[in-house]
Amino acid sequence: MDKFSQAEIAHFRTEGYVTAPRLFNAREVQAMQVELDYFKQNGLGRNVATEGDGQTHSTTKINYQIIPLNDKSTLFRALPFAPHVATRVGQLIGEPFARHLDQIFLKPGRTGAGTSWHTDNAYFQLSDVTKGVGMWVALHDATLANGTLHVIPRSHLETFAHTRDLGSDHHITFAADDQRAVPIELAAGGAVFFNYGIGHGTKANNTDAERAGLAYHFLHADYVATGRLTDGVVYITGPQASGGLHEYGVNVADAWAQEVAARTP
Ligand SMILES: O=C(O)CCC(=O)C(=O)O
Repeated sequence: MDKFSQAEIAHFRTEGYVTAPRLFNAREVQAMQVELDYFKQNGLGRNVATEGDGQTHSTTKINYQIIPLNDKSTLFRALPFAPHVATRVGQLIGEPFARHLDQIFLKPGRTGAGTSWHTDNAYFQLSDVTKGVGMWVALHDATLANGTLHVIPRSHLETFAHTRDLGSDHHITFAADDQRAVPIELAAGGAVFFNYGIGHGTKANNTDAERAGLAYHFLHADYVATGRLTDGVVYITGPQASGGLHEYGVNVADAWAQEVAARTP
């Protein structure tokens, strides 16, 4: 299925999140992993984990963040325009919509650190949390043991006071009741979508193998002006959308399949 069912959309509306377990196929996953290897080999990310003071970078805990992606990778630049992604985002937050962030969090085996509880709207400050959606894609199988993303269902109906996360050099966090959290276990290529008000976070990677999560943030075009956004906004659908031509100088609207093919045998 290239889109969400009515039941899945209803789940997103009431619970604040919904999963798409096989959003990307094996070939697409392989292409994204090839790109991740390129980022790693070229040192395009950095460890944001700190020693409990919010400043001193840790040598024993690693939360390797690569942000943004669209200036480093034509594959990830094309991804939000892929029909199986864009259709779903439109179903959840309505059209037209824009993308405003893309990033990867890589957690090496054993040393990989989680990203503490937060809501995305604590950063972005949209006037309506349901008009923004995060899409988190498992680039490797994401399990309880390797610290997959956890969400707090219906937490978008509450607000949480955030403070600086002292385990990171720039993140913010709030104290959550872990009992309310639901772990989202996904095979590589699966995704979870959650609205900007949903409390979420990842845990330490207690396995030997690395695990990475790919995160995109989308918002309804009518709400762009209400937010405090930290990256260039790229319109994906609607009258302001140019397939990326206005923002990147090149139209990448139909480039996804070609970008995948270029990285896979
Ligand atoms: O993958 C992670 O560690 C954090 C991801 C996240 O917080 C997000 O996508 O908003």
